[in-house]
Amino acid sequence: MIEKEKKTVWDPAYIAKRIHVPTYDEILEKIKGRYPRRSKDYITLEISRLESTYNIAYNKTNFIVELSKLVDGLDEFFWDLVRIEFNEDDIRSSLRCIKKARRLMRKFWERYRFQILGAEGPGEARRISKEGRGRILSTLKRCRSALAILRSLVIFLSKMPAIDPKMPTIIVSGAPSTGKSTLIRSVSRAQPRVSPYPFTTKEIKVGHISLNDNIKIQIVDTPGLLDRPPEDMNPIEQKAVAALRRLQGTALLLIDVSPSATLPIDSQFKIIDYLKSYLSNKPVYVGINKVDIADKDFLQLAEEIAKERKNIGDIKDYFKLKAIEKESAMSVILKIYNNEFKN
Ligand SMILES: Nc1nc2c(ncn2[C@@H]2O[C@H](COP(=O)(O)OP(=O)(O)O)[C@@H](O)[C@H]2O)c(=O)[nH]1
Ligand SMILES: [Mg+2]
Repeated sequence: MIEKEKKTVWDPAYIAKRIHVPTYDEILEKIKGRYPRRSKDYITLEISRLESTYNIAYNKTNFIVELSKLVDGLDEFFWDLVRIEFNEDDIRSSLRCIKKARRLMRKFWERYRFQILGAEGPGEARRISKEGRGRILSTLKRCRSALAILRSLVIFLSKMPAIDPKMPTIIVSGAPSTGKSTLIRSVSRAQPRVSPYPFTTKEIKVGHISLNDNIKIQIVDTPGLLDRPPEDMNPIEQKAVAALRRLQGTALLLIDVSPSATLPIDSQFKIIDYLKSYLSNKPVYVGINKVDIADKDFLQLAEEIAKERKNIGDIKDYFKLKAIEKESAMSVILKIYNNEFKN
């Protein structure tokens, strides 16, 4: 069952998907397409021409209300992702450009409408109306690039991962096939939501866990990102990963001790060091996974390394688990929750 998308203040993707930012040309086309051709008298005709231009220009920029709210309320986690692609000043000045244009367009509509009413004949009414429409359009045209920037911002925001930066978060990591997806599936309320990770070929998976009615935590998997040394990442991936620092989180590293583990045990533990730098020293826990099919030597070695890492303070604690079993997976989540988030 796919979890229904819920409207929340933090979920920029949800909000952004409902915002449409038109291009300047799109607005212009609409204005041309709706140009009034006839009316009962010349005054009414010229006013309706001016009004039509004004209404379309104004209504088509109504998005600014929702978008300003969205940008103002954007968590630093999402800002970090946004800054990968955009300059914050460009965004702010684009928003201002549209707001100012709307004030001006309204002023022109009121002023020129009034002048048309006082026009002395069809020729003068037509001239005033044309001048008014021209000023409305040139005001809008000055926001051409602002519209383009905000349009791509909205598209970018609509792809943000469904992560609530304010919610307690467990960031899972581990070499390929250590059981990250299995763990998330075992403990999540519904299918984890998968989103593309900004500007990487990687995806981000977010699962939600309800410990009871009040306590919700989220579990995040960024396959192929956190398990690599920084030098293997391109600058965009590095920035995308850096944003994870903003989460109210703790890291859980899975170690595969089955005979088919893809990496030797000691190499699997090396990920701790990358994790610490990516997550600016968030607490790290280790889950020694697949104990149901463990290779005895691997298991023993993993426990030794984990114990040592714990002694020197590299990790907070370690647990043995079977991610494939709901109870086992959940008990690890609960232990971490009780240690880190319960107050
Ligand atoms: N026996 C057993 N298999 C597991 C366990 N956890 C994961 N697996 C298996 O390990 C394989 C890789 O798991 P997956 O979750 O896809 O790993 P990921 O690459 O880290 O996401 C899958 O075939 C899982 O069924 C476990 O606790 N016990
Ligand atoms: Mg996976």
